[in-house]
Amino acid sequence: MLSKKIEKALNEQIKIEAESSQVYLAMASWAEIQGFEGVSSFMYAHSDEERMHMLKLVKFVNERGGHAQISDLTAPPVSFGSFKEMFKTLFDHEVMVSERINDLVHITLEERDYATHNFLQWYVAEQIEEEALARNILDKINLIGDDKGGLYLFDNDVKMLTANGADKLAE
Ligand code: OFO
Repeated sequence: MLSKKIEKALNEQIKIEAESSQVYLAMASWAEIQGFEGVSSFMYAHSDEERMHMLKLVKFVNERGGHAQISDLTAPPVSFGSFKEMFKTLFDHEVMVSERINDLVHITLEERDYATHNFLQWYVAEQIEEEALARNILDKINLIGDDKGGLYLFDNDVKMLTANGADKLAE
């Protein structure tokens, strides 16, 4: 059984994961209207992943006798000055998510809830990958700058990598 404190903290994380899905969906849409098919597909796929992160939490809360809350979401940014700006926003977002996961893990130890602590290890590992992926993309885009030809090739790279599974981008 979840304590009220843990239930509340997990519900806050459900909201964050739902908002992450919206953040990437907005990025997918923006990239799509710029004609960047690779980046857009990557963002659509990532948005689906975040929804999966959210659903995993919903199921866990309900299975442990809590009530997963589906709440209002904060609207994400919908347009960006550049791809560099967009990927910087993505990186900062993932760093924020990692901090929130760390806070959650900390609460489970305070509450001596080892089952939730164990469950959250999946998110801890996932955040290491997601931050590495975001940092890797940001490094690439920083090298390219605003060069149109470079951005075109970058988009193709992302398209190939998305087709092979986004994890490959982190390598
Ligand atoms: Fe992008 O992260 Fe969810 O957890």
